[in-house]
Amino acid sequence: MPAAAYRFSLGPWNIGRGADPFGPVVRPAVSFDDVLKTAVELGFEGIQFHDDDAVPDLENLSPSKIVAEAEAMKRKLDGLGLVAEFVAPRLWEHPSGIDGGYTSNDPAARKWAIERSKRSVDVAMALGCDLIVLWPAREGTAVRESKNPVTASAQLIEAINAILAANPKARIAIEPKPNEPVDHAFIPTIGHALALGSRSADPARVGVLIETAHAILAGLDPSDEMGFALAAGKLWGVHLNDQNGLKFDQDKVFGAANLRSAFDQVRVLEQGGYAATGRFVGFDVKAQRTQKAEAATAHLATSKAVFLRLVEKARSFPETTAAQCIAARDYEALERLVLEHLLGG
Ligand code: XUL
Ligand code: MN
Repeated sequence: MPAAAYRFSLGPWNIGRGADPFGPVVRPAVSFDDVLKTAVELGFEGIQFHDDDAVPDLENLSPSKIVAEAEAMKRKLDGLGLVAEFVAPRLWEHPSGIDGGYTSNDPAARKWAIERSKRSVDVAMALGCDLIVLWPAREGTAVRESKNPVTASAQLIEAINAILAANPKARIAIEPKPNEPVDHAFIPTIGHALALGSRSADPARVGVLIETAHAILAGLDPSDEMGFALAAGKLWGVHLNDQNGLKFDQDKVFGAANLRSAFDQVRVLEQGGYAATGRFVGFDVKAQRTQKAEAATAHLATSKAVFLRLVEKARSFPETTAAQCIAARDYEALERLVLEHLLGG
């Protein structure tokens, strides 16, 4: 039987303009149509959306207008042979989300966050996808005593339940990240995300999306995080990228900082039969600020090319020899085998 093929996705924010906290944009804006054109050219089939990527200015539109605009976006995707992978409510940029959404200390802000999330469900359904990604960006604290973590847990479950209740088809993938923009996030790891989902009204509809950089920032091995979620049948998306140690979320090209870790991530996706699930391999990668506009999509092309090379490496890994090393408890030999394999020997 031929090996299952992977499907790739990208988000419009991956074609950024080079702004960082210390300097403004350095490249002209790329229109949404050009993002879609790039996706087609680079062989990406899925588009990841924030709610306002799909429907700009949705805060000022009626629910029916939001749906109409999302339907128009769906027609545009259909025309290009593209599909929407997920919709993520962008709660962290709006003034009402200043102190977090679901766990804000302001009850009006919590209500706003849930309402906006329900609109995201409407957008997702109109785009023909059922997956809502929740990155709990500001659901945490900078001043630890400013929120009660017991209350926050209950508020997060209440929000998840409200999203699940909004549409019986909606599924949620929680994308945990331990810090940035907050100092300490309430849902820092996949274990936390799965535990939260298991306490929801419908655990079968709550899974996870794992981002490489987020796992590294939590001091964890991304492939182990993926393996844990795969074992539970809960790996509903990945954001592959890379991260050079414990600093800001770098969103580097997949494999750029640690090729061996990238290999391990691809290998665990292979071992867990991820391709056969039909779920997307998403990249959450950022163009370097120094990159000139005409080459500001190269990071996406490189990430995909590295992924595919590593699929070959995973499929050609000398498993029998590896099993012999393991049986002999000769882990030095296994180490050598892996390194030689990656070096192309
Ligand atoms: C933030 C991050 C987000 C999510 C989608 O670090 O990864 O872009 O992937 O909201
Ligand atoms: Mn991400």
